[in-house]
Amino acid sequence: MVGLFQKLRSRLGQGTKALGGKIFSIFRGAKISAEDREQLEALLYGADLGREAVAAILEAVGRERKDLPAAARAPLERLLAGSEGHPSIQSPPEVLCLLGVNGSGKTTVAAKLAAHFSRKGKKVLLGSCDTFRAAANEQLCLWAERLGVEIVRSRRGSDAAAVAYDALSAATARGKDLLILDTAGRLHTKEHLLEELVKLRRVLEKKWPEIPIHGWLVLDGHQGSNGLRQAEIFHSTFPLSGLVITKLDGSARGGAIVPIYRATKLPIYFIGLGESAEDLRPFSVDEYLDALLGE
Ligand SMILES: Nc1nc2c(ncn2[C@@H]2O[C@H](COP(=O)(O)OP(=O)(O)OP(=O)(O)O)[C@@H](O)[C@H]2O)c(=O)[nH]1
Ligand SMILES: [Mg+2]
Repeated sequence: MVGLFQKLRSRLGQGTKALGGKIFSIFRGAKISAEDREQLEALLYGADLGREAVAAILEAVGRERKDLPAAARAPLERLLAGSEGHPSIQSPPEVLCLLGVNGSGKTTVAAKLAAHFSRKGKKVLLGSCDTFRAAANEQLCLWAERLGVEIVRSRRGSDAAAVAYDALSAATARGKDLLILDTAGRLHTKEHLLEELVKLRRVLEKKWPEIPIHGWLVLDGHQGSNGLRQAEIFHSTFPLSGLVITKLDGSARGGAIVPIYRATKLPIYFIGLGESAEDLRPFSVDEYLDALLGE
């Protein structure tokens, strides 16, 4: 665990990583002055922790100097209760559909998840449902080859629902445990593109009503709390059951996990910490808060 924590910690962006250290350095006297509190408040907002968490931390910290990161930790633990997603495949095959805006990290997460579940001994199939860009198909095929995971690629002229249908047919025929569908990036404001997702789900549910379909939203950690609006709209289109937050390496807005969870109450299954297949971590509140509040 120490290794994982160190990796998370060393990879979190300076702005976020330094939060704990900065909190320590603000307070020098025995009492916390109004100015100290203002400085702390600015720091917490700067990390994108959001209003609810900032208020809760300020309240917990109070006016006496004490072990500040510990005082800040308790309210964050409370706000993040229930946020750890623990993926399990209950009735194989199951479908995991990755959704999100352009460039949020869906294709990379699809590959990383394929690697993760394969390592766990699951039989994984990838489905390339990004039919907008030929390059997207190539990108996922390359990953599949590198990881030794089977893939159903998109064909010219086919739509996302057709690829998903072919992929799930293949998953059932080949006795797979998990089908991971990569989808095209789409702005949550483009209704006709969102419709494509509704169709994809409808087509699968119609043919395989008993097969569970999970929708995970892939959010770019750099975007901070902008992810909130995306989550809301995607959720109303394609019911979501979880989140993956990517690019937390180098993000100065790593605190955004807190308001995103509070607003969506969707479990966070994994966080992305880099571009390689191993740079995906199951989300752990403890590990996250250690990294966030460590000195
Ligand atoms: N640093 C870092 N880069 C990442 C991470 N996840 C993805 N990326 C990079 O972000 C870029 C976009 O990733 P993709 O996986 O192609 O994103 P996408 O959501 O599939 O993009 P579209 O299909 O175009 O919507 C790529 O250069 C990835 O290598 C991460 O956790 N950390
Ligand atoms: Mg993609």
